[in-house]
Amino acid sequence: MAVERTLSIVKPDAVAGNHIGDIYNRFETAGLQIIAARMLHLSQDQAEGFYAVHRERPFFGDLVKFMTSGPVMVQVLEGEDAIRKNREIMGATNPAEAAAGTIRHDLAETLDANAVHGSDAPETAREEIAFFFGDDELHSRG
Ligand code: RTP
Ligand code: MG
Repeated sequence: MAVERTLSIVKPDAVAGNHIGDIYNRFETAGLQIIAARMLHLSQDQAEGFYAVHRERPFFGDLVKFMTSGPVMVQVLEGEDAIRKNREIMGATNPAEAAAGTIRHDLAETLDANAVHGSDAPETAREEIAFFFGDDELHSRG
């Protein structure tokens, strides 16, 4: 299995709920190393740009409003099969449908406030990592 990188965001609900450490522990326990991280409060422009793929969707306005409602933690995870593994740890998009033991089942309440984001494919992972981090900010430890 190939070593991959993926972009993860701890969303405003999970930062407000003091779940950063819990979520980081799940990543590291699963063999995903945190090779870059930053806390920031997304601007309207940043949130709209990051989620541009969803611009035409009916939930776009609510998504941008929620993602700009408070600080987030943005991180790059590296490890074998990182993109799929991260999404497995996250659980289904809707917390009500997420499997027991996943982040969204354990720590999230609603479809909007669903605790985490994770890239969904290699190309989107590359784009999303470059959206937040330069190559010199990725501290891969091999
Ligand atoms: P994410 O991008 O945040 O990792 O989540 P995802 O791939 O599981 O879900 P995606 O389809 O990419 O949707 C992005 C975020 O938009 C919100 N959403 N709301 N009201 C709705 O029907 C709806 N569908 C999606 C969720 O917060 C989702 O995480
Ligand atoms: Mg998505």
